[in-house]
Amino acid sequence: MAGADIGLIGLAVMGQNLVLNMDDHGFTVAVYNRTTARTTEFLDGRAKGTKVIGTATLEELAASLDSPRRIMMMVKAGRAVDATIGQLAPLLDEGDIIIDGGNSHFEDTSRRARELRERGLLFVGAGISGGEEGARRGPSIMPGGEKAAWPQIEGILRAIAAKAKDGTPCCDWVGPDGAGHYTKMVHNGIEYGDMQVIAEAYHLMRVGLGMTYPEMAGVFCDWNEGLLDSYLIGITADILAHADEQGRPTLENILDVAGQKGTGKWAVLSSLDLGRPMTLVAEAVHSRVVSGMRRHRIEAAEILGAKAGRLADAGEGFVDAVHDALYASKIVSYAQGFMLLKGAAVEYGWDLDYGSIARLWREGCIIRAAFLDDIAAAFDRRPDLPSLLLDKFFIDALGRAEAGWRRVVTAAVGIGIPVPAYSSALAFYDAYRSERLPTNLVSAQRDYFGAHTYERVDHPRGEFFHTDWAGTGGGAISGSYQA
Ligand code: NBP
Repeated sequence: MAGADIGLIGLAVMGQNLVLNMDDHGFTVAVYNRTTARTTEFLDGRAKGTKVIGTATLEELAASLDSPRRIMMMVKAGRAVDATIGQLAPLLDEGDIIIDGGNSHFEDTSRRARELRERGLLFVGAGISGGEEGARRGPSIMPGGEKAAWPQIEGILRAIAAKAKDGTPCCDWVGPDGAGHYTKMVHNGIEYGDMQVIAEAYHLMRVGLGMTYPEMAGVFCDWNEGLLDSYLIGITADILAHADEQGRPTLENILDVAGQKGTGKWAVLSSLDLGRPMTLVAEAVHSRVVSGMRRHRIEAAEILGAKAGRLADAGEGFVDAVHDALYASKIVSYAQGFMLLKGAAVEYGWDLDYGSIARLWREGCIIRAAFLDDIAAAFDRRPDLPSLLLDKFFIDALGRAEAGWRRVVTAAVGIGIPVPAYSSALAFYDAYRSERLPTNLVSAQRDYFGAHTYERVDHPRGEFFHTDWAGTGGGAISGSYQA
């Protein structure tokens, strides 16, 4: 009897939906879950009438698969992945493939690929985005790791992935080691940023302009027809339009404390490690942290006095200006995200195709947006583009949005509405295009108190100078110069 096409371990929400998606596409899937009751429940429930094969042990799972075995894990990221690999690997043969489809940290993925390579097994870390619905109907899939596995798994992964409007599957090989999970991490960072820029628009409209929920929902619906056309703008329109049984906006009843699972933080930590700015996403992560300080905020509002006021003279076209602030900030955020990917490519020796990565995000994932086509086109025009901000399309787009963006940031600061994403993106945009920044003073200060040395504008880079600023130091310099 022919064996199953693929095995899947982990029947929580993502695993179950991926299995049903694979079954829809004609693949026979053997499944295993640590708690057997969950497998039974799945087979008797959602998987009833499908070709899905249940197994009660990992031995049974391994025995049910065609060679080379292809096994996808959808278990909780972290220790559960290592525990599962530890039990599974001894049951496999050389050339068999393990795919980790969870949100693993890319460094763990690189380590696992290395360890399993030594045992003759091919390990793939595949970032999967799109949540429950994406997993069921077609997610965006970002596989990386052992490339020899790709021809064996390409057919299944591309079949179950979302399809872009031109029919291309949103799944392609990203690169070696943890490159797939790294790309997913950057995706998630960008997702944090996109959610924050939308939240700031909502704050300005609700508090600054005093707009009603139906009015705000209407604005987001309109925006979803234009440059901002995206999944997150669309669901925001739905959320703003949603009312409870009494007809009150559902959103008004939701506590203003946003949780996080850590992938946004990972992206920011990596950006700091690699020395690449990811300022907007950092603000988005910090905004969730500040949201969590609810008790402090309530006390501070009482003691310090809540400041946020109404925009008395918002004037004509303020909502359009908010649109422009959101769009421009989003461009900066994606520019920073791709700069980070470039930094990772250099650091880890990955040959990444940035246009292809933008295309993977066009459908299926949470940041899916019409705008990703513009990004892919920019990298098609110039594959070594140092920054999206230097591409003609985005130069023009930012030029058109700039006046509204500045107007919104200025107005928000004036009435005390925090817009950390819009303002940090604007600060980055202004700094990025400054030929001369005030950091000559920072270098001088470092040299003053720590003899860290500095470079001079009138000498080639790499020549270091020290000044005895107070006339009290010796000639010794610090060895820790770093630029
Ligand atoms: P969870 O992240 O909640 O993980 C639950 C699964 O892990 C169950 O099957 C559980 O088995 C299994 N598991 C655990 Br917990 N510890 C285990 C261990 N030591 N050995 C073997 N199995 C273990 O499931 P999920 O929300 O479906 O997510 C799966 C992965 O996909 C995660 O990495 C997640 O971050 C990622 N992801 C989730 C989403 C989403 O929208 N939820 C989106 C994209 C990616 P049990 O039944 O025996 O407890």
